[in-house]
Amino acid sequence: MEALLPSHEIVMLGEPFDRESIRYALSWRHPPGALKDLPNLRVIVSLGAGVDHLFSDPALPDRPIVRVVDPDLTNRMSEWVVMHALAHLRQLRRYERQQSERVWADDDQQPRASDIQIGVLGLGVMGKDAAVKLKALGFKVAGWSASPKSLAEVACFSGADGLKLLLAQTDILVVLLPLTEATCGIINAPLLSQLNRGGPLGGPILINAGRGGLQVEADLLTALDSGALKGASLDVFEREPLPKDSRLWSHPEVYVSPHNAAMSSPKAIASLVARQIEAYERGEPLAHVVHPRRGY
Ligand code: NDP
Ligand code: OXD
Repeated sequence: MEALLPSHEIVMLGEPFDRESIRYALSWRHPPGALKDLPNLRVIVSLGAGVDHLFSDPALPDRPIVRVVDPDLTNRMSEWVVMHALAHLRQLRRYERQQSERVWADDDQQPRASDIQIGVLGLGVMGKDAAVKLKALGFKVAGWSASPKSLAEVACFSGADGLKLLLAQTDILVVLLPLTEATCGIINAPLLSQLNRGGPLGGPILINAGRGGLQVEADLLTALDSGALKGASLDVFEREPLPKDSRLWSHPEVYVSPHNAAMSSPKAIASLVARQIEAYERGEPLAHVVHPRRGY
């Protein structure tokens, strides 16, 4: 940031600084209260795409919040989603197990991508890109968002009734929602029970890279144990790091990754933020501003 914005002084939290001199606060999970009493603060910048970490601060100052929207980040997320959709379609776990046991056995019942219906919850920057890339691989794709959308070859649903319709046909549920009051705990037993149980994968699959607070992990484990859920790929958890004693680590049908489905490259993010600040100081409107009432 110092190299990119030489006309600005950059200070890190913990260093001594004059609170009146701060105009921009760049944050990824700052300690609650750290941004209060900055009388000349103009903009809060989330150093990630998600902003729930900001809204969890009860003393967050009332200033415009901008977030990261970066093609590199979006691509990485779609890579992760596509990788896991294919892992479940092509039974990667089974063949890894077979390899470790030196078992040569194939499966002549292999379903095609075009036999599988994927439902994507959240059709924002990430969800839309993932939906289009899954579609390009031949999957049937539907999506759900708060407001109605229209996407070529992707059936778009919104609202509570739309969610019901989408779930009833979904074999693989991809979750790319933000964590807000409205979405907290949305991936729970009642929702999982509405997924299509009779699909070609032998049961529904959950892929969540949105936020851990979206899922009720006790409900996920119950559904996995009972077979109501066939498998899951989880990048985000109620508590991170995922506690060592969580059963999710060792469940044979669960993939766990350490909240790195899409990692922001520090260089790319720094240059994005510097460009935002420069444009703002030239009098241009801020881009990717978070809606304070919606919380994303
Ligand atoms: P966006 O804000 O662009 O999209 C959010 C989408 O969710 C929108 O389509 C929105 O609907 C929909 N949505 C929000 N609330 C509801 C609701 N109550 N009901 C139905 N739909 C809803 O976000 P991004 O796509 O950029 O990112 C999504 C999330 O991905 C981030 O918030 C973050 O939590 C997570 N993320 C995870 C990463 C990881 O490494 N695991 C990396 C980066 C992001 P509408 O379009 O109508 O507003
Ligand atoms: C983000 C994340 O929100 O990495 O950018 O989770």
